[in-house]
Amino acid sequence: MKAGFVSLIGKPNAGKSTLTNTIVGEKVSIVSWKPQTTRNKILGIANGDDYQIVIVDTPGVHNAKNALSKYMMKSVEKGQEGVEVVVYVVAADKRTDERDIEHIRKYAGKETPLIIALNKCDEIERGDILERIDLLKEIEGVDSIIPISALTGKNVDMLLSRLLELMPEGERFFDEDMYTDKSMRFMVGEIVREKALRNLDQEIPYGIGVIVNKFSYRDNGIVDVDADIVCEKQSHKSMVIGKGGAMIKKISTQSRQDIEDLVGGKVFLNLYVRVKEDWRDSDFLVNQLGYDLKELKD
Ligand SMILES: Nc1nc2c(ncn2[C@@H]2O[C@H](COP(=O)(O)OP(=O)(O)OP(=O)(O)O)[C@@H](O)[C@H]2O)c(=O)[nH]1
Ligand SMILES: [Mg+2]
Repeated sequence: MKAGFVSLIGKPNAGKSTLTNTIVGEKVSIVSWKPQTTRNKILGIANGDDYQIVIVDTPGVHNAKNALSKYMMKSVEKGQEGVEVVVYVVAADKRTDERDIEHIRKYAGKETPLIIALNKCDEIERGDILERIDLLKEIEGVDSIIPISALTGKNVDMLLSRLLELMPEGERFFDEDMYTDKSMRFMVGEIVREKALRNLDQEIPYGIGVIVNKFSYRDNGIVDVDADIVCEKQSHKSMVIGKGGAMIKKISTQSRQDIEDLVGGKVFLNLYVRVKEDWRDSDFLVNQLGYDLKELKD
């Protein structure tokens, strides 16, 4: 039996959460094409007959400008603690830039092996993939460079095999039927945030937070969910609601479908839109929206 932890790290939008979901085979972490989708350290647990690999999905590395970003970057740092392997995810559809190289150098050549997953290889030509690999090969202290597509699953088995080789012998850390460390309540909030991110334009999605006020089962198994979609400005509120309530209805319908898949039953979902002026700049409000810095301190 092999068991251990693997952290995923990389710039926003590299495909870390997509990779987490592909390895685990469940929707653990929300995904969108907008950068800075993931805000917490999220565990995805991949169980095999003779292994358990715990994937630590983390927010994309960026310069922290506000209280929320500071929480996110602390989560990235925490996510690297106590892991057996670090996987740095680079998107191959963009030029590998100095920032990627700089980040990779930070983790290369350490006691913890570093694998580079060159993701989104479905997007580019074979020649370009080889060119990217040649560039990354120049960095010393890297265990391996594996071209993958987290979206199609291509070569993810190769990555998994290498991870297994690097995993120590040991017992499972979590029950075999668990696929994440997060609660239903957390997952529900994330689903609503994902639908808001995917449907809203411009700068509004970044300032969205979700508070789940009610998550309860009735005797007949129906689940009642009440949640607040919190935005940063009064003007954003009307855009979240949309013309004649069209936007909030769309977010609500899409969220309800995913929550029903998650709980495996009927869901009544009530969404409310609230404004907490510039909440991302306030330690107090960031905490109130569930991003608790104290939890990340040891
Ligand atoms: N074509 C292609 N797109 C991908 C692949 N992996 C991820 N994506 C897309 O890239 C976007 C970002 O994916 P995420 O998994 O949310 O990226 P992330 O690294 O978790 O992003 P943050 O949470 O913001 O740091 C989404 O639109 C994904 O569908 C891939 O292998 N191929
Ligand atoms: Mg993510």
